[in-house]
Amino acid sequence: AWRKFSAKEFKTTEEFEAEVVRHIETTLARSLFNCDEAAAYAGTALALRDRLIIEWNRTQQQQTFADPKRVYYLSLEFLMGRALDNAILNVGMKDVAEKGLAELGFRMEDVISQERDAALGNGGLGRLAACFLDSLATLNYPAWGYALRYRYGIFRQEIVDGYQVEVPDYWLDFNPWEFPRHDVTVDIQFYGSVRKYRDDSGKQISVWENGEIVKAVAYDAPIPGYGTRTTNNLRLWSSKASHGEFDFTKFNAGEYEASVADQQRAETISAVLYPNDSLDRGKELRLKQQYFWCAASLFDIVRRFKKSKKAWKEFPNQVAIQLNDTHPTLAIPELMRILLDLEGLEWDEAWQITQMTFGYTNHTVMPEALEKWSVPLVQHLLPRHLQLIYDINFQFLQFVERSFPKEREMLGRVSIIEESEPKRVRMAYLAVIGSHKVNGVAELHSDLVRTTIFKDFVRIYGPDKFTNVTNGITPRRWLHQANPRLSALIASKLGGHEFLRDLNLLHKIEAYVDDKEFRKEFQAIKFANKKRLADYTKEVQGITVDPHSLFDIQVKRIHEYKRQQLNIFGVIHRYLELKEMSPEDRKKVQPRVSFFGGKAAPGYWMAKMVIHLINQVGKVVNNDKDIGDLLKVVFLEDYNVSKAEIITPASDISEHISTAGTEASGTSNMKFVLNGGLIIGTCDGANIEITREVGEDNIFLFGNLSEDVDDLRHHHFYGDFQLDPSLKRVFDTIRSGTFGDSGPFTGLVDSIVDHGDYYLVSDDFKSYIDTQKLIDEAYKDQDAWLTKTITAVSRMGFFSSDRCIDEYAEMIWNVEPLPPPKEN
Ligand code: DL6
Repeated sequence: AWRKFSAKEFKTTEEFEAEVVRHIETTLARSLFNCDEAAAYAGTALALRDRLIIEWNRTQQQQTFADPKRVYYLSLEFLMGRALDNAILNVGMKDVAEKGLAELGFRMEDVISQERDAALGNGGLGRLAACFLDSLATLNYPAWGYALRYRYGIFRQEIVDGYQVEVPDYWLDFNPWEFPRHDVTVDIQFYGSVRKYRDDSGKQISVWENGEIVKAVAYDAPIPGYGTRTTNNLRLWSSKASHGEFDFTKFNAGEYEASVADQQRAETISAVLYPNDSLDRGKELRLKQQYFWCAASLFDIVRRFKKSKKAWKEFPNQVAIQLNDTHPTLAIPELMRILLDLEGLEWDEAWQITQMTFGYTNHTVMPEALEKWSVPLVQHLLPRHLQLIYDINFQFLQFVERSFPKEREMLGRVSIIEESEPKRVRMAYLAVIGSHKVNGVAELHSDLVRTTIFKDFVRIYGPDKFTNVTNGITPRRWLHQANPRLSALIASKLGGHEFLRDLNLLHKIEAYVDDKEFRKEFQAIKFANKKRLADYTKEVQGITVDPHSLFDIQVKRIHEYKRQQLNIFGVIHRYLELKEMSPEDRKKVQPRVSFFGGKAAPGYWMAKMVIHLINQVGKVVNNDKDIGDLLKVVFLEDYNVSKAEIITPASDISEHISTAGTEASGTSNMKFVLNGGLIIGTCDGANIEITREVGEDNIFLFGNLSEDVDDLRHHHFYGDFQLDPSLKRVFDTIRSGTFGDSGPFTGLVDSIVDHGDYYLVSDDFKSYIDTQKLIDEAYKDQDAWLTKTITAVSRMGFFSSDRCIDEYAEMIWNVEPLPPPKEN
């Protein structure tokens, strides 16, 4: 119904088909007789895109005309996945496209799967940003995303001999969703020096001069909202040499390599996404990326603001900039530079504008992930910004000194500059100081933010500056797209798909928990989704799994804190128990498939060895005739967003088992429950709020609590720690060579036995395997299990990213939606 007022959709299937064919024949110059799925994808995408562009232009015009306060979401990562399916859904043409493609001889699923994922992110942080864009557009907020146009997104993962091998992901071969804006460019400066002088009035002037200029070129991608014509913009910056393709002077002098060297050097800036998740490596190129993107985005934002000819004090009333983690923190000194050096404002006014403009979202309290840039590096690359950071710090420390005169030791603790060798800029502190609001991403995490890493800042600024916005996911992609049949079942009971715009409506599904027909269809959907994953596993991994088994899934980045090692040790324990059992006893066992998936940062040895161990265990277990279908272990290669859409709806149980206090929120936990799977989890991140919503009976919690973590760690070093006998047996088995050469696994085992077990695997092991036993038992009662899953789905309304965006808009950005005008 919502599309009725739009004149822009295809009125008939024939109209759609004609456009697809026109694009295949003209834009692609392909004959219809030679039209494969790739060409069908291109034709469909281009036909759809034409419709989207009309809405996109209209939205941009409306926003220019109304000039409302806009949100700018600065995120170095947007893990978008595929766009076509989403575009078809959001412009409301799913039926037309499906029928039209069928008439042209194609299955929509096959056409959609031709698209490469836009994988411009590492994991949760980037996927959250993508969900937020979807919600911002759906809720009609005037919003822009800003990021880099990486030529290579996150690497493709291959598994060779059980080891991860990284392969470059060149995703731009054919990308119909981006529009180069060669007229929207910004010159970005690096290096050079700062000249200071006093003007006639005695005012000190700073001029950043010399150095090197790189050009930022804008590439735009439309972000269509669901159930609305609002289509926002994601602007990605690409780096180019400032003087064009190559240097003619050098070329004419016969220096052919040198003539293109500048271009290559400039293009390196936006060439590749750093594949480190939760780890800061302090590389110059990464800092260059950050500044390049922040400076280009701020220039663009300021240019747009200046068009309205409003006074500078209006800036925070027109502009809300959200810093997604500390990666865009350089935007703070950059805005100060613009206001002071280019626009001539006084310090106090510039600082007030800056603080009112920025909000900062923290996504981790883990020390190794908190960015700190070496002062000499910043000095070299961004000399003016370093001065500004020192000035900001000076003013801030004076304020702290005045407020806490008796606590001089606090100054060193809260200073933006860490007195290390070399000195380092603490980006998180700069982000806190330069923003008016700081938020964590789940309640426990926000509490930890307040009580650990930013404890002093809560005293300095008061508690109101620190808040919580629990993460969410877009139900469009993570329910309707990933699980169309479940979406249809829900829609059949709720009288339509309105729940995709108001996920709280799901609660009405609880009324059907005892409805026979509903239960039957719900269960059939789960089975069909498991069957789909089983088929995929057979086709891609060559492993046969029985969809009647309990599907246990852990897919996410591989990291010690996420504890895939705990999971695989649990699998080994299960294997050893099965081996000991009599054939009679084995008949009583609940068969299970343990699926794993995820990438390890290329330089993260331990994580890579976890992947290797999983694959080695799989090799042994999957070929053990005693075991058969009772246990299978599958490592799903190259986990990404589009694979998640197949994997997520297929779980019976998914694992979210981080050491308490380490996982800020997690978002896949929400996706799995929304798709009718239960979870086993620690009291960490959003698991806690999921428990609150779905009820303790509908989740399997285990393990130590975050408040006990410090004591437990201490105990490992100073107490007489006894290893759980079952875990010891697992380690003995690994060492014995049962899973091949044990050499690669020494570090994994030693980190627990000899090096303090920082992630407390041994402390939680018993509770973990006991809880897995409970799950086996609970699963045997399929009726009760079904009741739990239906109940849990019906209570997941809170976790929509629409709810998050409304919270950000109200508590942090102070922006209002700008709904599109109705069309006749
Ligand atoms: O907030 C999105 C996402 C959370 O769900 C994860 O729990 C958290 O680990 C992740 N954080 C990062 C931080 N990395 N850095 N820097 O990716 O954010």
